[in-house]
Amino acid sequence: MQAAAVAVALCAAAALLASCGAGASGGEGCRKHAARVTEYGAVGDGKRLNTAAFAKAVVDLAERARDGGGAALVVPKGKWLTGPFNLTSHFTLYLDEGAEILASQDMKDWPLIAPLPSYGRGRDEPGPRYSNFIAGSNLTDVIITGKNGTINGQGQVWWDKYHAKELKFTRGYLLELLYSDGIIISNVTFVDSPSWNLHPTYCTNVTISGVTILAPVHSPNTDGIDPDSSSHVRIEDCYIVSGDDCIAVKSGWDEYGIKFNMPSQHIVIKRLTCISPTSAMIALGSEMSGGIRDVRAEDSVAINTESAVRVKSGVGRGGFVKDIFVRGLSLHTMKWVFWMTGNYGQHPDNSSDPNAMPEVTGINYSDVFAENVTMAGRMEGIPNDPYTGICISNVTARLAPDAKKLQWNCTDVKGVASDVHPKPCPELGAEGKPCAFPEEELVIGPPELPKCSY
Ligand SMILES: *[C@@H]1O[C@H](CO)[C@@H](O)[C@H](O)[C@H]1NC(C)=O
Ligand SMILES: *[C@@H]1O[C@H](CO)[C@@H](O)[C@H](O)[C@H]1NC(C)=O
Ligand SMILES: *[C@@H]1O[C@H](CO)[C@@H](O)[C@H](O)[C@H]1NC(C)=O
Ligand SMILES: *[C@@H]1O[C@H](CO)[C@@H](O)[C@H](O)[C@H]1NC(C)=O
Ligand SMILES: *[C@@H]1O[C@H](CO)[C@@H](O)[C@H](O)[C@H]1NC(C)=O
Ligand SMILES: *[C@@H]1O[C@H](CO)[C@@H](O)[C@H](O)[C@H]1NC(C)=O
Ligand SMILES: *[C@@H]1O[C@H](CO)[C@@H](O)[C@H](O)[C@H]1NC(C)=O
Ligand SMILES: *[C@@H]1O[C@H](CO)[C@@H](O)[C@H](O)[C@H]1NC(C)=O
Ligand SMILES: *[C@@H]1O[C@H](CO)[C@@H](O)[C@H](O)[C@H]1NC(C)=O
Ligand SMILES: CC(=O)N[C@H]1CO[C@H](CO)[C@@H](O)[C@@H]1O
Repeated sequence: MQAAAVAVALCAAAALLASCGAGASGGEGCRKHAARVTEYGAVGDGKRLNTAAFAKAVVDLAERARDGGGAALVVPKGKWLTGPFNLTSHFTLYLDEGAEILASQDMKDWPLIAPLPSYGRGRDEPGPRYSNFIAGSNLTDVIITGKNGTINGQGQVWWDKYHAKELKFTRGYLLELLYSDGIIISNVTFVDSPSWNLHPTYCTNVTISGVTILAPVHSPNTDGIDPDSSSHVRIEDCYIVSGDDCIAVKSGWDEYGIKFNMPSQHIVIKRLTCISPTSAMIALGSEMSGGIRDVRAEDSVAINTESAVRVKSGVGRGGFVKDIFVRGLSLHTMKWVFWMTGNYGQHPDNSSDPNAMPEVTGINYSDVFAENVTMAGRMEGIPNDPYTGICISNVTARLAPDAKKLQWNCTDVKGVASDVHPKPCPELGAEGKPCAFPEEELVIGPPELPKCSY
């Protein structure tokens, strides 16, 4: 009794100094206003549904942020079950140590929303799609961070229904931000998304760092990070285990992506660690109809992953993939170190244009070490529309005991290679120099994550 009374008294005294309960402390850039989700009636027992509390919190904090000071919603230690909710601008979602936001597994809590204009329909099924778990549109200055709390999509029910073909609509993504600028996602863990994990779409200036993403390696379409028609995106120091590509850069699907015409460009990926036995460490596509250019990936590790940096495209996609730079990969157990695909199927409907040919050119890879490799290169461009300007330099692939006899199979590709072992196919046989990598660093705002505690 005494301890509780003392705590209350201390808290009351401290409140006068504005340092009890949620309030910001730290340097420049911290939010002026802060509130805990419990102040809106949330209960962190993992059972009570807190959808209304999250919605109320965001509305209230948006109002309070309006004086220019911004606002933070603090999620304390506990398990906070909720349906989907939206974020707001000049806003921080702060997950304290031991905080876990749990997505409701009741489909009634996931209203339908419009498909993305650059996709024309949901990705799994035609028509609308289920809400994304955490979402936002037309926002600026959003931070999701804290002390490595967890956002848990509890995706098993969705995966089961997907496999049983019981879903009429496309599954939601764990986090989707549309038309937003100035996003930081840092020091937070995402687990068991129903489908893709992080999906910044039509966004600019996105930093994703120190993020852990975990999903069972056989869960369907649980891509880690999918920058989609977005520019100036930086992904650093992330650890991803997933059932699909660890990172997939995209830009819309066939005729819808061609019409929307918004590329993904100026993308930096550094110090990624990826485990994805049935997919790529980094995929470019397959949806690339608005174009993908200037992607720079370096200093990354993949373990037990199907392929490294894979280009996926096909007739009907249109668009382009160009000015791609990869260097410094360390790969352990891999089916195909280099994999390019020119006949990736999957079209939104029957209106894809059979004359919409992708342009794939200027793909540079250097300084790659791989071990326990089944096949060095499976390189398939598009007949009458070859992938060109491929450069591969300073590569060593050590073969697995059961490696293929044929180490490189190249069709409809053209390029150069130097210092590549095992010896590449004649299509890449021309004498090459070390492949290019841009000297200048890209400027991707906002700058550093402000150090704040709430
Ligand atoms: C989130 O915002 C979008 C519009 O941007 C809206 O369609 C959706 O219903 C909102 N979701 C929730 C849970 O409020
Ligand atoms: C968001 O911005 C886009 C592009 O400017 C615009 O088309 C859309 O109507 C805006 N949406 C909302 C909810 O304001
Ligand atoms: C990241 O989370 C850890 C706890 O896991 C914490 O100690 C650290 O201060 C956080 N870093 C930042 C930049 O907030
Ligand atoms: C964050 O939490 C995840 C999941 O518990 C863990 O795997 C990861 O190592 C943690 N990251 C840091 C920086 O503590
Ligand atoms: C698309 O074409 C296939 C075969 O030509 C046909 O079976 C299917 O019904 C068509 N789908 C639509 C949506 O028109
Ligand atoms: C070749 O790549 C390895 C990494 O696999 C790197 O350590 C080495 O410095 C590179 N050599 C040159 C000449 O750049
Ligand atoms: C090498 O790869 C094979 C699959 O091709 C795998 O079964 C085996 O465990 C790997 N060996 C090592 C030492 O990682
Ligand atoms: C080489 O790749 C082509 C497709 O591009 C395929 O048809 C052929 O079977 C492959 N050859 C071998 C020996 O795997
Ligand atoms: C992205 O950030 C840079 C640097 O902070 C800034 O100059 C630029 O205006 C931002 N881009 C957009 C579209 O706001
Ligand atoms: C050898 C070399 O640098 N190859 C390509 C690297 O990427 C640039 C930019 O796209 C291409 O122009 C080069 O051909």
